[in-house]
Amino acid sequence: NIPKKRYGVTPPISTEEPTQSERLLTDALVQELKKQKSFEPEEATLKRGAVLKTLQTLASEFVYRVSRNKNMSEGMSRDAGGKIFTFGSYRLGVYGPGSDIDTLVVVPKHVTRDDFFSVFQELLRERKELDEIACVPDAFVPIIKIKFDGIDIDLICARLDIPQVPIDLTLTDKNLLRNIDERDLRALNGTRVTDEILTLVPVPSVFKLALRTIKLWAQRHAIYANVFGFPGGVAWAMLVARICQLYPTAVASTVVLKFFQILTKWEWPQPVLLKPIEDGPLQVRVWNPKIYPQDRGHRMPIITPAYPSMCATHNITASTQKIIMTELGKGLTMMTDITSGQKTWENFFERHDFFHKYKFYLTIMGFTRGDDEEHLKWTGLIESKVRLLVQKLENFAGVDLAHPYVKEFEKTYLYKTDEELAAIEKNFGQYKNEEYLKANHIELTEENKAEYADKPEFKKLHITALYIGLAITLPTAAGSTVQDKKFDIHIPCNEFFHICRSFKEYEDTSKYQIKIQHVKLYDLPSWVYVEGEKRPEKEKSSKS
Ligand code: 3AT
Ligand code: MN
Ligand code: MN
Repeated sequence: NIPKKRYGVTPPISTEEPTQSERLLTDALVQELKKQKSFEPEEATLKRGAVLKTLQTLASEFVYRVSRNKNMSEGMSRDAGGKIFTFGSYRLGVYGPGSDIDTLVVVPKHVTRDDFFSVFQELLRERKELDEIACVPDAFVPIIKIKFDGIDIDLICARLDIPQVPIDLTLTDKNLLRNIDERDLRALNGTRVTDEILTLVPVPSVFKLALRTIKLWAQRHAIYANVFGFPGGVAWAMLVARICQLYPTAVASTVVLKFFQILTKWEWPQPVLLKPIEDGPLQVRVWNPKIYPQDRGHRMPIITPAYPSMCATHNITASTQKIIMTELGKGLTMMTDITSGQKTWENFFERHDFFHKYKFYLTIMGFTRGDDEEHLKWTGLIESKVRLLVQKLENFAGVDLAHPYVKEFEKTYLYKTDEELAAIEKNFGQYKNEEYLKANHIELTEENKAEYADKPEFKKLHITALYIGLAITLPTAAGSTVQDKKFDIHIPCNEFFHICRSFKEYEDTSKYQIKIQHVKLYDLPSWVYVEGEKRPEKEKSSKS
C-alpha cells in the first residue's frame, strides 16, 4: 500500500516497506507513550467529541439568533449556517489528558465579532456545562476561553465575506480570505495550516504518532516554546510532516530516527517546506527571503503551507539554534542506541538537566503588587521580551551561550509593611535564603489559601521567575578564576528593562517591578527542581 501521490517539494528518499524490527520498535514506542500518560482514556476522547457537537449546535444557534435580530426571515436565518473547526493539538491528533480544544467559529458576513462576544457569550452562559469563562476581545487574536463540561476550550471567531456558511464548507479556498479583516485572517490561519499539513502527509496515523513522540521529546528537553525562541507546536508538526513526506512508507519509529538523521544534517537557513510557496489574492506578505531582509534573518525557517505562507520559527536566535542543534545531535545518538538495542524509549524521554549544567544563571523576576490578572499581563509581557535579552546577551563578549528556560515559576507572598516587602524581594530566588524566607514571611500556597482568604490586612506580592543559563568564557587573569571575576552585563539588562518599561500600562513602579539577579548553580532555589530530582551538590575538592 505505497501511497501513489507524491508529497512535498522533492521525491521521497525511500519507499521501502518497514522491517519487522521497525514494527516492533514502533509497538514499543506506543507502549512507552502509554506509560508516560501521553494518551487520554477513550471515554475522555468520546466526551471531547460530544462537547464539540454541542458547540456546533451553539454556533448554529448563534448565527440563527443574530440573523433573526437583523430581521432576516426564519428560512434565511436557518440557512445562514455557521460552522466550527478545530486546530491545535486536538486537530493534529496529538492531544493528551490536559490538552484544550482549540476551536474556530466561522460565521457569515452579517454576523460580527461584537455579536460573538455578546450573543455567543450569552448562549454559552445559558449552558449548565459551563464551568468558567474569560473573554479577551482586545487580544491579537480575540478569544473566549471557557471550561466546558470539564474541558478547556479556546474559542475564536472568523467572519467571512459570504452570506452563508454551510456545514460542508472547507477553508481550503484562498478566495475565502478576500475582503476580511486582519483579525479574521489570523483566526482562520490556525485551521487552514493544520488542515493543510494533514493533507500533505502520506499516512496521517504515522504522522500523528511520530509527532506525539517528537512533541513529548521536545518538551522533556525544554526546547518546545515559541515565545522563548524554540519551535512551537506548529513548527514541530511541520518538521515531522516533512520527514513523513521523505519516507512515505515508514512506520513511526523510523520516522523518528530519520527525523534526527535528516535534521542534524539540514543546511540551515535552507527552509523546510511542505509544498511550493503559493501566491494569492491578497495584499499580504508571503515569506520570501529574496524580497524581505527580515526573512533572510530567519536562522531555521520552517514555512507554513497555507497561503499566506509565514515562517513559524522567526523567534529562533543564535543561542536557541545552537541549543536545538545540540539536542538534535543527542537525539540522533540516542536513536542510534535505541535502534541497536542499547537504549530504550524510556531513555529517549528522560528529562533535561537545565538546572544542573550551567555555572551561572540569570533570574529574571517580575513582581506585581496587585491582583493575579495584572500580574499575568505584566509577566506575559516580560516573557515575550526574554528572547530579545537572549539576543543581546549572545552578542556580548564572553558569552558563549544564553540559554532561556521554557517555563516560568510563580510564587505569591503576603506582607503588611514595606519593610517586609523589601525583604521578600531581596531574599527571593536564592537557596541560601530559603530558611530565612520560610521562617519570617508567608508564602501563599494551596494549603494555606483558605486560611488567608479573608484577611485584608495582608497585601499580595506576586513573583514570577524566569531563567537564562549562561555559558561564559572570560580571559582568566593570573591568580583568579572565572568564578570570582565580576561579569558585568548591566548594559544588556538595562536595555531589556527599558523595553519592558516602555509600555504605558506598566509605568507604575510602585506596582510593577522587574529585576535580574545572577545566581550560581549551587544557589538555585529548590523549587526549580522537580520531585525526585536531586539538587546539584558541590563536589568535595579533590585537590590536595
Ligand atoms: P496543547 O495540547 O493544547 O497543549 P497545542 O499545540 O494545541 O497544545 P495551544 O492550544 O497553546 O497548543 O495552541 C494551539 C494553537 O493556537 C497554536 C497557535 O497556532 C495558536 N496560538 C496559541 N497561542 C497563541 C498566541 N499567544 N498567539 C497566537 N496564536 C497562538
Ligand atoms: Mn491546544
Ligand atoms: Mn489553546
